[in-house]
Amino acid sequence: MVARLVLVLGDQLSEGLSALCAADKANDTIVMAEVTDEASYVKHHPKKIALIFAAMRKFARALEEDGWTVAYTQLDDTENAGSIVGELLRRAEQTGATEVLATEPGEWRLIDKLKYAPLKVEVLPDDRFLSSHSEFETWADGRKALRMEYFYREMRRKTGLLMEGDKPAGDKWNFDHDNRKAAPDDVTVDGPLQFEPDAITREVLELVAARFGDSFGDLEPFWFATTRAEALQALDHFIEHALPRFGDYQDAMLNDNQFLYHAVISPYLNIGLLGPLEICEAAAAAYAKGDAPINAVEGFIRQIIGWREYVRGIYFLEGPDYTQRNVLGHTRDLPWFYWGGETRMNCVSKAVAQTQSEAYAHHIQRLMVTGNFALLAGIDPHQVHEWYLAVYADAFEWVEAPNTVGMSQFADGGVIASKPYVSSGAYINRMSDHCKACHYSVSAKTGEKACPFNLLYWHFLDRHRDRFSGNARMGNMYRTWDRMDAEKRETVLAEGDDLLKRLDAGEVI
Ligand code: FAD
Ligand code: DLZ
Ligand code: SF4
Repeated sequence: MVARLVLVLGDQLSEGLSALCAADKANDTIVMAEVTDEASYVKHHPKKIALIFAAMRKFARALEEDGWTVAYTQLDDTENAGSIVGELLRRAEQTGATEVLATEPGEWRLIDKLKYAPLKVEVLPDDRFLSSHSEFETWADGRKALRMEYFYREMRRKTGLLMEGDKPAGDKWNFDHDNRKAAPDDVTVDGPLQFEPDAITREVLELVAARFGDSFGDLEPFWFATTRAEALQALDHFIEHALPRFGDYQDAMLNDNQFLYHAVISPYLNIGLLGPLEICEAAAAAYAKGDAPINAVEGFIRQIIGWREYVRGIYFLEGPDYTQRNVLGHTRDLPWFYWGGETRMNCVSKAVAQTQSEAYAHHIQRLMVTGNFALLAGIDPHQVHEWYLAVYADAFEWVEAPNTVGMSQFADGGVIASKPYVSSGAYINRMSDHCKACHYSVSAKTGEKACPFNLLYWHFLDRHRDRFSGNARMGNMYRTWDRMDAEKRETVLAEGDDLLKRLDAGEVI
């Protein structure tokens, strides 16, 4: 029998991983490695690295307890080759293995590295998703526009989630309309379940502090779940305490509450500690028992079997050049305040501060605050992409890139979004209490106190008129702009220009 290596990456920590299912416990050696290449392709948030390393070490230990032979390399092992392929080559030499079994990585970069490795590597599909590449391709084939909503309905039918026969529960596929309530005065949940670091996690925290302590982001307090058992507890906590109000306040933001009714499970789901179907089944069961309303459960399930599966489909359909796209020709450097520098914009300051402390921000903070500002200000989408990939604990390219390059920055020219997600300060004011505590005035359209989102919103529409004025969903925006008094329009544009100049000069905005 040929001796084989079985590669398990840091975001493949699932018992049912295809490579593990195809492996032979008696003869094969599992290879897991903490390597500099993976820990530094962007400057990851230290909490993200700690989560991955701690979860990898505990997963490796569980595999050993289950009878597998695991060749595990820690980052500071003297023999560490520094890369995944380097580690495979080293282990091949040690064990005499000539073949490698792998599950497809979630990034083109690593897929390519395995493809060109001087080893025989068999790459199996990553079947921890509901939709395979070929299913997504079939769905996409011949469609003019790849809209998530239609894909989502197919996923509902396929899984039977929230289906009553062939009809959607509650007689509607999508309850988004009910899910736009402004921020509540009081939040009835204390946020996600938090875990005390054990000895293994503490050792990892020391390593990460020593090696990555100068990266953007606070390493401690560290409270993420790092095993499947803990991740399941975190899921139960969410279903019981937060899910019932998830829908109502999904888009809300508060100065003093970072998590509201969000699940904060994407880091666990994306590294494989939880599976998408079990999460959705738990939510559907809460609906069936009458513990959570349909708008909450449908909204939540849609994010997972709809958006998450859909963005993955787009990433693999569009190909390796996706992260290089820049149809709007934006070239401005990412402002320093994304890395914790000073800004007077309270909404941005709050979203970045939370990102720095928790390696987490919820969807509307990512899309309508930091993403919206970057798009309005014309920041180079590749720099925006690298920022999102670095700073969030749940960020892996297959999910991060379509959300950033496509949904948030419209750099793919509308593959994902039918119109750019831009808004003035009014949207942020409606959904949050940020504006009340801001240096700027959200109601001021011009002048020293004008909210930068207000100025740049019109500036963006004006400078991209050729591309967007014919978009049926943007007609109202252009009509409002065109109805504005000509002198006022000139003032808005001149003040917008000035703001961008000051941004480029590194002044505090
Ligand atoms: P909840 O709001 O509680 O939602 C439940 C689950 O739905 C999430 O855990 C997640 O798995 C899934 N989900 C929700 N929205 C999306 C979406 N748009 N795409 C994929 N899955 C979704 N999500 C990531 O997992 N990784 C990323 O790197 C990432 N980058 C993003 C970048 C930008 C610019 C934007 C706008 C969104 C990004 N998202 C990303 C999507 C979303 O913001 C996060 O999934 C969500 O904030 C995770 O927090 P949560 O678990 O509390 O989510
Ligand atoms: C993100 C990450 C980090 C920080 N470190 C490692 C590592 O040391 N070893 C490893 O196997 N995986 C790591 N990962 C996850 C990979 O980068 C991830 O598998 C690819 O980006 C594909 O999604
Ligand atoms: Fe953000 Fe403008 Fe509101 Fe300030 S006034 S918090 S910059 S939207």
